Amino acid sequence: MVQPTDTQSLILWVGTALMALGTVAFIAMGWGEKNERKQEFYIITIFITAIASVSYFSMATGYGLIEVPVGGETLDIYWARYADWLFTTPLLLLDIALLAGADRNTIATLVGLDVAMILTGLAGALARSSALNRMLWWGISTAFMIAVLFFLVRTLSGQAARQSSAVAATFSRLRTMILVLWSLYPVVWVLGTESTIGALSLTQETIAFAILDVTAKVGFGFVLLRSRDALEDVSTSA
Ligand code: RET
Repeated sequence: MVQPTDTQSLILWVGTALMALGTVAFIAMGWGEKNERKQEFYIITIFITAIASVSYFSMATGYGLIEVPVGGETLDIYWARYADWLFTTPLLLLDIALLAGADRNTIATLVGLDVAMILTGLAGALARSSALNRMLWWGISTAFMIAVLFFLVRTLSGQAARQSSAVAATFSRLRTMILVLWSLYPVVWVLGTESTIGALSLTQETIAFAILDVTAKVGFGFVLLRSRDALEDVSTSA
């Protein structure tokens, strides 16, 4: 059975620790919060880092890693990333959508497109048929991502523009984080070991995803939960 190398395992343990620390910090920040609408943001954000710490733990200990045979080669694939992203990326979108005051249909569309993005990415990561087939799945997944980002910029920004200036400022910061960080995931995937380009080693890819994951979850959570004025405005608006 394939195991992470010592370096990969170390990076993944650091990832586990940072996600767990983020979880504890968010619990502490939300402790004693009485307002139900503000509690929503704490609950969602706490789940995001909690899920990620479990996923990182599974990867650090080797459970989250499998071998996928493709055309005579064997790829080592950390499948647990996709289990993490399947739940955490919709939760991240829910955070920013609730901040923007989005309606149910917008939220449902965003989450649907996002789930499609992760599941087609997973199909690409697990596909055994051929390298080309894996790349086609990557293309489908990337198309879903572009749709998610398009909705974020078009529909959600329009809804956020109707909120207070504190909400609009936090929204715009979080939106920039999503636009920049999320766009890098397909780049790392295609440069890394999931595709046959193989510009990044599995260790380099593990570092890149760890930096992206910690920033997109713990960094994102801090930006959101420290914007007390914005959370205040959301909780008092109708
Ligand atoms: C995959 C597969 C290849 C194509 C695309 C992908 C997009 C992944 C994204 C993941 C975001 C994860 C986050 C995690 C937080 O910790 C699945 C790599 C487009 C956008 C924000």
